[in-house]
Amino acid sequence: MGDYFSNGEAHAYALPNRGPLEFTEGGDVHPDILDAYWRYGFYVLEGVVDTREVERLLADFESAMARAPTHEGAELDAQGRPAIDQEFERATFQFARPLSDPMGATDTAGGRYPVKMTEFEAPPNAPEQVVLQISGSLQMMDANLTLYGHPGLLRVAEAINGPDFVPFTDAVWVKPARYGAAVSWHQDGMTHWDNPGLDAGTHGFNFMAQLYPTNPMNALWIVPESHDVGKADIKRLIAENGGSDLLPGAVPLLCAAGDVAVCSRQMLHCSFPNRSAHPRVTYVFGFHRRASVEGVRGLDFRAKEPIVYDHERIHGRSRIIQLAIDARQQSYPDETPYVYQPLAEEADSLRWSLRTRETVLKDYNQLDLII
Ligand SMILES: O=C(O)CCC(=O)C(=O)O
Repeated sequence: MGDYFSNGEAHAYALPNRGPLEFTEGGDVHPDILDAYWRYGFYVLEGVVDTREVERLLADFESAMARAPTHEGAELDAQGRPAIDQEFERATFQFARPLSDPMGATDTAGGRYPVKMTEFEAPPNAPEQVVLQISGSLQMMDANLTLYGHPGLLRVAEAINGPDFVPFTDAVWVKPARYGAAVSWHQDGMTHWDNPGLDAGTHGFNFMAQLYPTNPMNALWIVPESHDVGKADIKRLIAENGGSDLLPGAVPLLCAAGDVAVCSRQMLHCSFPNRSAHPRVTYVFGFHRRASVEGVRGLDFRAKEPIVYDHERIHGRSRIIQLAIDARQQSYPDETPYVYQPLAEEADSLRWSLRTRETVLKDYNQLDLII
């Protein structure tokens, strides 16, 4: 019998929820993919991002990291230049102590991380802090923006959330080899748990695109089928597991570089401190059903106050989908671009250019739609 990590690995590969992104002759996302996604709450789309695109993502990631602030709250990068996030209102590098759990058992995100994961002592010579998350990433890495406009992925978003789907937020999670910090057990959804109309898709889903192959030690861990049973009582689950954060039934999200997982935001998930010798970098970008967002109370980031997400607000944030489609078309002219119906008539005013980088993309994440 193996340990938690190797058992989880075997269980993950035994699930029938991975394979290439396939479409029917009529152009729909293959129903087997959607059936498995709705059943298990996640699906690994293998090889969606080809090697050339992975290389572009890597080049942009490395250049953003070279311009990262040196530590939490720093204004300069390691070479003494203004750090890349200084240009933006809300682009942040979240740092953490190596192998720690910075969010567990804190008030972060409305207290959605109720337990502290097991933390480990950092190896000798470890840095004081490591990057854990980069938010507002589409404006810092053009390859991240063009990934956002990926036609196959946007067809998946349409199949799951309907043709009038709307954006959520996006971030890059960074788990450096031997040092990466934990993200405690949680579910992402915040708004609709008590809504009588709650179903398996109410809080939308995230794409999780991988820059490097993942392994059981550095991967995200997920409890399959937990997206369709309502709000989990995480403290009770841990107590019933003898206080251990190695929750039974969970599996690692095992991917190759260029694989993109589709994960329900209602899934119970976490990541452990990365004690492996391999880094993980995951581009997370999510989408919702319009009906879960429009007329719903959310947060205004600029005013730092609650607001109701109305049509104008949703339209403002959705422009980034159209901009990304055009940016992608300019980078990959041989692809057939996705037609995003809500913005199709505005496509001409949302061409990707130096001007729209300033007028549309800059500070786009102030309009994130968080539910
Ligand atoms: O990738 C990770 O380790 C954490 C990601 C996560 O929890 C999320 O996107 O909600």
